[in-house]
Amino acid sequence: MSKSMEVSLRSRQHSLIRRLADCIEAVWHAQLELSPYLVPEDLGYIEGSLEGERLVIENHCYQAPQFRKLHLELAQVSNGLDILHCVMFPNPEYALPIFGSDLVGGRSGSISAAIVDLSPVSVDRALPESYQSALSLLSKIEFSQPRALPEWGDIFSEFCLFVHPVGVQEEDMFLHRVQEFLTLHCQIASREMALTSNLDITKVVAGQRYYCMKQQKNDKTRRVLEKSFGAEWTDRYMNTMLFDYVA
Ligand code: BLA
Repeated sequence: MSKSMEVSLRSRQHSLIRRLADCIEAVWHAQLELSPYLVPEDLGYIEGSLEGERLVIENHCYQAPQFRKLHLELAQVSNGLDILHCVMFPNPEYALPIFGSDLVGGRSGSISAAIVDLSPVSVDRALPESYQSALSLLSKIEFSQPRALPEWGDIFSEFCLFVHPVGVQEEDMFLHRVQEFLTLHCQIASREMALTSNLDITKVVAGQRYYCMKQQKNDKTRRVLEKSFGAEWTDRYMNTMLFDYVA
């Protein structure tokens, strides 16, 4: 991607999206042993405009010993939508939850949807004990406009935060909570031992597949992508870049 494109994407970004992207990159660099992740050549920087709505997508991907894919995506639509999408897919040899966050900003200048979670992948849909105890210790926070999860949202944990943040103070609170989730996740992940039993690894793979299949049911994501890239491309993108699982 050329420097000028990068600058233009950043200059129109909602400040919470830019701050969260910087925060995620900073925590990853500080806490994980990052190495490059090969993004298919045509999917690093993407522009599409089928029905007159131009969509620009910028993907930042890494891997680390405990994570098969660390994905941070920034997207902007010419109608004013501004999106941050982030998922940390654990390597299947680590029985770790999936960190995910999505921010969607609109023309009004506010963030309509801000979600962050550490989502369980175990059969009983419970987080590992280490996560439950650490997350329970975080201070309680209240937002004025919590949002209800969609029907496919049974993948999210009891600690999932899904809100329409109102004002700078709530935006700051959201950013702070993501930073807490991320830091805690990277710390626990760095100490985690790799699984040795094939059966246990198969269970992790199944849990990640379930997560991906549910996320692929998010019609709101699909619709935005289809408008600029068409159905076929969107299918491929959702299956290979956004929510891919180990076969
Ligand atoms: C909602 N996601 C949305 C919305 C849009 C997108 C337009 C509706 C906003 C609103 O209701 O206010 C669009 N999100 C995108 C696009 C991409 C994206 C185009 O990431 C990528 C190119 N979604 C995720 C992840 C989570 C997630 C990782 O990608 C959670 C960890 C959640 N997004 C999520 C949820 C909703 C949402 C729960 C609300 C869905 C609903 O209310 O029906």
